[in-house]
Amino acid sequence: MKPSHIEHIGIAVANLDAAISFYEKVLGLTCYNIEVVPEQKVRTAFFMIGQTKIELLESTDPEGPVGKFIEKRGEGVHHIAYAVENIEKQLEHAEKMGVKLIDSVPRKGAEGLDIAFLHPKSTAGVLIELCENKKNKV
Ligand code: CMX
Repeated sequence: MKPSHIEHIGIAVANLDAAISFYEKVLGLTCYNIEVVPEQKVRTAFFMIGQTKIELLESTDPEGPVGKFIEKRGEGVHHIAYAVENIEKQLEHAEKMGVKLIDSVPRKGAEGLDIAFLHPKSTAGVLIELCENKKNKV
């Protein structure tokens, strides 16, 4: 797949405002965007570090993926997102390699990116998100 960089690291938090305060006051980062993603049942906050983002995820529904994650495992690193070119082709490639896909077709994620998840049972226990920014492409 040869991802170009880590697009973001997703961190599940119980209280978004408290977590934002930690990242701003202790780490000295600036939250540049807060967004609700209804399809994923999360409210997200973004910080930029180099070309990588930190995405804080607060669940808006206990039955959503982040709500269930926190219930089972508590707060913590939830997923790693890799920036790829031609996400559809990469999903095809992963499936051919025997990887279990959560999304066989990309969907829209936060910040308008095309995203798709690989199942953590196929990826050594870490939920992997592939993402592609098609907005700035001609
Ligand atoms: N990382 C690693 N393992 C995870 C996980 C995660 N983030 N989330 C769940 N799991 C594990 C569970 O611990 C569980 O393991 P065991 O069977 O060993 O107990 C197993 O996966 C199944 O978990 P579950 O709680 O029964 O949940 P589901 O099977 O219903 O769903 C998953 C798991 C990963 C398929 C689902 O959370 C999903 O589809 N995730 C992708 C979407 C998502 O996470 N969206 C939020 C972020 C959105 C954004 O970035 O904008």
